[in-house]
Amino acid sequence: MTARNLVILTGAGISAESGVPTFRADDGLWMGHRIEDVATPEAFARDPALVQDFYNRRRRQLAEVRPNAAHHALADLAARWEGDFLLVTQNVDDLHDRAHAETPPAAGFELVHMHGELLKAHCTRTGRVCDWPGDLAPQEPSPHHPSGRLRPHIVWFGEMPLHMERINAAIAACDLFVAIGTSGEVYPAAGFVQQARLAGARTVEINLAPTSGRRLFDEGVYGPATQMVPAFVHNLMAG
Ligand code: BJW
Repeated sequence: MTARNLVILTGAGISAESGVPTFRADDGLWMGHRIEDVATPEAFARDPALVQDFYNRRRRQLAEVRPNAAHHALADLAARWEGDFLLVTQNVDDLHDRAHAETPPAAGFELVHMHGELLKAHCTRTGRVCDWPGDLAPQEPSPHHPSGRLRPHIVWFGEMPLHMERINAAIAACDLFVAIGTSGEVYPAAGFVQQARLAGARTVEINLAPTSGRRLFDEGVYGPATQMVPAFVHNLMAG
């Protein structure tokens, strides 16, 4: 194993085989909705019932899915990796969290959810975040402010993704960057591979098929994440 500082970016493709739908289907709809009807602050202001219902359904669905072999392989890697390892997920499900809870990571590991988490909510007035495992009402009162409401703790289009300072610092110091199951269509995550190249890192894409950003990666590994990620981890640990 020659790399020491590892950054792995995951997207919806890593959870697809657990039964969580990906975003960019051929019909352009996302669980029957146009993205701009449910994943923007404007959509929430216009129709909070629609947006809360959309996220309530997805939150309930988490009870029916489990981490798959790809999540578990990364948890195994996190337990054995001797350098720094930042796992950045764009996913709002908790499948990475559950896999790492089963296999506790080594000291240099950290997981960040850059687009938020379905099982959390935040106050529209204070931004304060709280755990929220159940449904949110269209005008859910906030426990943190008398005139605040609770909304899903999700980063919508036009909003600032979370943990950006931490992510940028890790990429600047990384020598291996791996993107798994992401189309590379949404920024700033889509730009991480270029930042990693500037830092001199080796870059690897793991996906069902080459993405439009394929040429930015030194290596491509193509096939289902549940097969490709465990094999990649095995090879990485074997040096
Ligand atoms: C498998 C597989 C299997 C399937 N095995 N693989 C014009 C130009 C450039 C940028 C912009 C622009 N106009 C606006 C912007 C900015 C905008 C943006 O990027 N828009 C683009 C659409 C153009 N971005 C933002 O607004 C972000 N904020 C921002 O930029 O703030 C300013 C800023 C700048 C610089 C620094 C810091 C801040 C916010 C983005 C928020 C994204 N939110 C969403 C929804 C919320 C979460 C939710 O409801 O769940 O996040 S959108 C959606 O896309 C979701 C995802 O996290 C995200 C990425 O999707 P992902 O994961 O890549 O999924 P898919 O479906 O696209 O791809 C799945 C992949 O898996 C495919 O490649 C399959 O092949 C593969 N796959 N099965 C392996 N079994």
